Amino acid sequence: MTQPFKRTTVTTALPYANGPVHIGHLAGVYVPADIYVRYLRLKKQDVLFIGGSDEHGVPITLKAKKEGVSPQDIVDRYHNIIKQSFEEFGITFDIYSRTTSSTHRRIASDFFKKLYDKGEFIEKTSEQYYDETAKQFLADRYIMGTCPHCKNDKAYGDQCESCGTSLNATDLIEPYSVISGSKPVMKETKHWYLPLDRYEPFLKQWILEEHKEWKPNVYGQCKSWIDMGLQPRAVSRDLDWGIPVPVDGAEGKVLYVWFDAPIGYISNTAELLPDSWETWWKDPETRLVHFIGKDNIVFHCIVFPTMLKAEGSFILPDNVPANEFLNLEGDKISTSRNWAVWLHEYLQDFPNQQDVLRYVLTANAPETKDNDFTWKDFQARNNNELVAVFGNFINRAMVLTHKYFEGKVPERSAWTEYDLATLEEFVSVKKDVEALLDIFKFRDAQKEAMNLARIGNKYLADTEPWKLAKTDMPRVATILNLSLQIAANLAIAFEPFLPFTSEKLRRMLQMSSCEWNLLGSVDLLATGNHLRKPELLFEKIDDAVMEQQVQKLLNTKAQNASAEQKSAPAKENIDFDSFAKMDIRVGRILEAERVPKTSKLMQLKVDTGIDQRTVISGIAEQYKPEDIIGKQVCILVNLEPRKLKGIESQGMILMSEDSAGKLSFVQPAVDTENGSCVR
Ligand code: B3M
Ligand code: ZN
Repeated sequence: MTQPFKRTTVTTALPYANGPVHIGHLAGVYVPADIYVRYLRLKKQDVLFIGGSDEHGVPITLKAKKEGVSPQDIVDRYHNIIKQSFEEFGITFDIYSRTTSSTHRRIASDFFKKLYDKGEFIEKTSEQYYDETAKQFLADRYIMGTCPHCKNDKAYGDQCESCGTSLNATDLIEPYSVISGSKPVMKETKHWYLPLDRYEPFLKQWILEEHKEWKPNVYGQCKSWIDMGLQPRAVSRDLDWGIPVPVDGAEGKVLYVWFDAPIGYISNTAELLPDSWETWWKDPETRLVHFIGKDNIVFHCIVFPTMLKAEGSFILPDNVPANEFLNLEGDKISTSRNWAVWLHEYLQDFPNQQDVLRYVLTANAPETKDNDFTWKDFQARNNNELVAVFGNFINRAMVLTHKYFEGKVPERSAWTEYDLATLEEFVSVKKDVEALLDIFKFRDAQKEAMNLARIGNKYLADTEPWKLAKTDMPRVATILNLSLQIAANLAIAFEPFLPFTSEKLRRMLQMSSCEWNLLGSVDLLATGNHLRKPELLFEKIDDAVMEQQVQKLLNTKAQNASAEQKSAPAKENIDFDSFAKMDIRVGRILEAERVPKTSKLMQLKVDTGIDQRTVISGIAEQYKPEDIIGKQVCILVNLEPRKLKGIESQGMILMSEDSAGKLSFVQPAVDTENGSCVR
């Protein structure tokens, strides 16, 4: 920021309203934005926090089709779920609206019209796939066919999810329409393009020269886009879900979702402040900051600024602090594979523990590189940091004050050398946290704020007021006074990060004000101020609770694997001899016991009719030993023996696995002699 500014407009990426939100959303975008906004508010700066749902685009129409409902039904459902999740996690939007609002429709439409009238677009006709049965052009996601690279016959027109290659619809072998199943034909269609190439010199100057302070991941991505050379981008689509292109001869065409969505920031501001929204978007003394994930960088740093520049009356973003991705237990978060921790489910399992998640997601935020969320880390940060450091300090200071001073802030006398050294350590916290928040380094800022609790804990541990109670009450009073002042500082410093905890703490301390500028003061609590009863701020999380969460993810993994298997095409043909090589017999389970220190494995003794042998089977999560003893099974007896957990397994029990991962024994329909052959 080079110019002085009077106010800040903060936006967060508008999530697609085709699914609930998960920890990846929160960590990458909404928690950092909320920390930043709360911080500015505490500093009494003018700030507006704009959010909303992105309700257009092809994925929404596809989901609607799949469920046999309208796209409006889909977005109504998820807009409400998402909005509620954000509220529950304390994301303090000034408005959270949606791109199907009438205000947005009008503003986005006018925006397009203005660029159109100014001659900012190129009109181009090209050939695209058309479904003659459904009488409509097909978006890439509406076309499927065989991948030219891996021969997967369920590749999409933009990507093959099997081998990960990104495709053009015309690359597909034997393409077919997802809507009607028919073979699409090529047909001419006209669209409007934003000539990014014309704006290349501007973008080069504005980003590469004037915004060198942007985060390296953001700056680097912009630079590589610009270096590759920019092309005109189509801003309209042939689709029946979206905002109609407001010009003659554009029937059946809508604005491309990435054209209308960022305008949603403007429309939502206008919906909130119909008379003054322009101040937040056009006054050069307003600073605009977009919080987004890394996959949205090009749209926020190149496409949207070009749109704003072409329109002519808007300010441009001052910063775009985009984050990298958060993974979950080593795997990419995925909505379609249900590989996520959903916010609404988290709150069912951890009621009132929003701040724990906020804390962990910030402590581990993917600010400079992709990061991994694990339940182990979640538990460790809760138990070793929130409970053992923050919570413990507050609790000790509160309990001691109640014990020795009837819960009133005691009067302090002169500082000792040690007090002064402690004071010196903590007065710099404000400056340090601030310096980091100003450059969007939230994880370091939170760490710095946490230092305050460490300082407090150490102070109490070193001064040991409980030992002085019999001999030197004035000293105890001073120690507790300072400790409580540190506690009050914590309430302020953590308001942006852990708002629920800060509120609870302020209530306990009966603090009347919470202003950033008071941070570092030792006069936050007046002598005699009556404290409330101490409540625990955080609770320890047991291993068993974590194991449940891990188990939930393991179940998802098993379900995904068997769903994949089930829908996978049949394996390659084999000849009869290959089949005949397998010696499968009917047998009976004689004994069963769990293999110690594993959750899955069961050790069985099976009568195969030929002999009695030991087999290790992965069924222990679904069957109890006592329920399977005596069962008839089919067993592959000539499988090469192998050792599992030190036990030799001699064969394999045949099981079927359904798409939910449920295992069932394969057995003869009637009781059969052991040793009978299966063929
Ligand atoms: N809905 C993509 C996404 O959720 C898109 C963001 C729009 S921001 C204007 O990642
Ligand atoms: Zn492929």
